Amino acid sequence: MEKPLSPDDLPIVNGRIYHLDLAPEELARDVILVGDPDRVPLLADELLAEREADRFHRGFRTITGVARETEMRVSIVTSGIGAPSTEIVLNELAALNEIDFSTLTRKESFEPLNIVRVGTSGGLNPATPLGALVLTDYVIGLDNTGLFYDVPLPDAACAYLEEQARTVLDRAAQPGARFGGTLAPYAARADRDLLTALEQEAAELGITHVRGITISSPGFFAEQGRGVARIGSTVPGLLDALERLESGRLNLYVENLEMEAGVVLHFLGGLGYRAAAVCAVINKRNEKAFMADYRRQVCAGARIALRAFRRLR
Ligand code: R1P
Repeated sequence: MEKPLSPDDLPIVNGRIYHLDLAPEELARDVILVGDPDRVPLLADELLAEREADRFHRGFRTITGVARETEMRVSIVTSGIGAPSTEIVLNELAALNEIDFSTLTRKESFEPLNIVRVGTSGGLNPATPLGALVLTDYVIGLDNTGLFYDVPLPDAACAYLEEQARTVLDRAAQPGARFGGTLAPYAARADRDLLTALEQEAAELGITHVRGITISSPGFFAEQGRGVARIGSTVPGLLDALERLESGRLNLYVENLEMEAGVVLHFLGGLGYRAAAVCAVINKRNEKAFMADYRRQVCAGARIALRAFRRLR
């Protein structure tokens, strides 16, 4: 029997978990995770027939309700930007699902959650068009948030990608850079059944999509090749180097770059939950193109997620 948690381990205020401000019964088993809190009401207006909870605290908006198309309960939750914010949300979602708030002990039994990150990203594969949805098959996390969770390697492909990414980062580091050679990428993968279901739904709805490798970066500027600050970069050609990552053995391309899929798939995979990521390509480095209005793509991503949840039942 696990020791009960202390109120310091798991802050709860008036029966609701601190950051998300949610009570356990307000969380659905199927969750769509979006970066931007404003996308929560956008998706709720588009996809839900009825709402039962609507909370907003510390920048995290959550709406739980019943989806019009599938008639299934779903929670649309904000992750915020980047791995540290996402780590808070993932832990709180798992706690809402697994912990009895009256005793602060883990429930004897609980169903795993199904979670799809629906987001936006930069496209790295010239062949994938602006607006396409990337279904993450494997992800390489460059943040160190994931490194604090000791999740076993999911498969040989993850081991291979981790090794490849480490070599690429070491070779591309600026000679003499203080942190050159110290970066430790980690690989994770999407849940196989959820990924297949997403792919089937995207194909059925005729949505342009591709399955591939995602890079999750901890920052938006230096790591993503945006040299705006007057400070040198540890790995100046990071994206060029990662785009050349030897992925042919997996028959997958390095498709996109964003900031959360790494920690989402690594953490939730470690819990044995089903997790996946679907991100629209909204800018392309090779075309110097940016899509300012991507609402339709984000709604399409959320729609295939809802339908994929139904397929898993
Ligand atoms: C950066 O502007 C944000 O956009 C991308 C990145 O991952 C980061 O969160 O995703 P979202 O649109 O899902 O937030």
